[in-house]
Amino acid sequence: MQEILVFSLLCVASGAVVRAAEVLRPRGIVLSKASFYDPTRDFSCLDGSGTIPFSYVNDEYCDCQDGSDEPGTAACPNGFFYCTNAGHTPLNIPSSRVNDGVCDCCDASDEYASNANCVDTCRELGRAAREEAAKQREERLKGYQLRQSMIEDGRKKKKEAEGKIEELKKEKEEADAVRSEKEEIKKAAEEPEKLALEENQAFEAEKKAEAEAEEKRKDLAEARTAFVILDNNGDGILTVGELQSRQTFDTNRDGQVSMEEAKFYLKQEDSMTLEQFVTSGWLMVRPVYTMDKGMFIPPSTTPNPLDESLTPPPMFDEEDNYDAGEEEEEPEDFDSNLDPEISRYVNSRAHWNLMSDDFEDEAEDDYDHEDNAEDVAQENEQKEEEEPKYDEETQKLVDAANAAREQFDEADRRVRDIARELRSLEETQEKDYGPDEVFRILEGNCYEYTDREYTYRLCPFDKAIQKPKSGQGETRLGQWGEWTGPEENKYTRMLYSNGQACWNGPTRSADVHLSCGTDTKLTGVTEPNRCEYMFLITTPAVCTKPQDLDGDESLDHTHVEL
Ligand code: MAN
Repeated sequence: MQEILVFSLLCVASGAVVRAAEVLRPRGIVLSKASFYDPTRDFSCLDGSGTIPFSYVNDEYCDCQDGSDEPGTAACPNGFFYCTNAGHTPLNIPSSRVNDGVCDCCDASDEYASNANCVDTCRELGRAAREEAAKQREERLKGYQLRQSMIEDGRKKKKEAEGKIEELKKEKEEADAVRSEKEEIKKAAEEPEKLALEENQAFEAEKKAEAEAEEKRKDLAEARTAFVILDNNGDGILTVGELQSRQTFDTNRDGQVSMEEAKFYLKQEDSMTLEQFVTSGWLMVRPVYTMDKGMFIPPSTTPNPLDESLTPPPMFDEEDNYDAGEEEEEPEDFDSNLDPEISRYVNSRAHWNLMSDDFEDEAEDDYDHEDNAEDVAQENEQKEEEEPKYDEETQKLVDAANAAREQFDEADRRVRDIARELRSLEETQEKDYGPDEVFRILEGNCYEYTDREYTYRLCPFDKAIQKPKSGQGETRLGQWGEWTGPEENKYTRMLYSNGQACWNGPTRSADVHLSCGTDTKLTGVTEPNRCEYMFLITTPAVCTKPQDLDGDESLDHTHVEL
């Protein structure tokens, strides 16, 4: 059944409700479309799909494809019902909700023929909504005013940075000049130093070569002495038998020098001449000789070890083998006509067994040696500290060059420090701080938000961080990247990318959504996809001018102290 209702258009001004006009139209129709529904004519479906007698409008039967013939019933599946909601906000609801027993419209108009008992709550709801809107408008206005001061501060900061850059450029020029000057001075000091050091090095090398030659000579002399001592019969040939007569070659300490033990020292030969001994056998015998000189019985007269032509005099007959056992039992002093050094070796050898049996004594001996070694090392260190490394003249040149180097290094450090500061300031000048530099003053601050597991930190234009509440360490979620808001609202989203790699996944990143608020605050962080984080931040920097104040220029240029 068709029903024409009288709708009242209510205007709301300053909280007063005024009846402005009364218009006739079918139920569920917005005022602006009322003219299409003329009860004196046939009705043309709004999509042009057909024309029907007006009596078919709202007759609970769907005639038009777009459902426009049934705005006030649930007959058409795709129709819409318009609630005027006088005192609050009008609403279009799907017509299927008409008379479905649920109150959808605050003016109860959608449930006109049901038992839902809906009451008109539009005025109260409208009032609350208007109060909330007014509050939001206030906030937005306050934010917008704060935004103006952010702009001022941002511009000031930019100017300061420009000034500082100029200052640093000048400072750098001066520092460069000082550096060049110090570099020249350093070069001038290093030239004579280099020559003196080369001379010194050559001198040291010569000294070292001499010392090595002397060492070699001594070693050779020692080799010959050892040969003379070991060649019992003095025939110039050192035999396995002669070595076997020396207890010192009893490597396995079984009381006898076996053939193998003796041959080991002759490099598996049966005998060696002095020359062979000097070039190869001595290498084997030297360690034993050095450690245990006392075990070698000297010849009766001391040969000149440097005399290569020397054939040592016989000391023992071949068969008159040296009996170590006897000697151990009855140590005796050797003739006083022996070379005193060799005599000392022999006497100490004579007491060898007694000493070697006494482990503790030996251990003590070792200990003393270690102590002694430490003392010697310390003494040497002290000597090195005390003794100048170079001659006085060279040392003077080295000191002068060191001083020049230090001064150059200091000048160089200063240049690099200034360059670093300059670079970082120039980098900030290249960043996009939004319209009128409004976001610039956010740089250098960090904002935190803590949820159940993590504390998140956002340092605008720098980085985004995640830190577990329990435990150590930070996870880098991203570095400042770019503005990513939609074209018309570019400065409402920021991307921080290239954070720490996600296990088996991409590098972390943070998508920061900015919305208007009177404080710059991080209000929430979520992780909608693994290792992709969404930060919500409020800031006055994105507060736009409330629409009713559009065109009020004073708000844009006044510096507001809040
Ligand atoms: C850490 C945190 C989480 C992240 C996982 C991925 O636990 O960074 O936010 O989802 O790593 O493995």
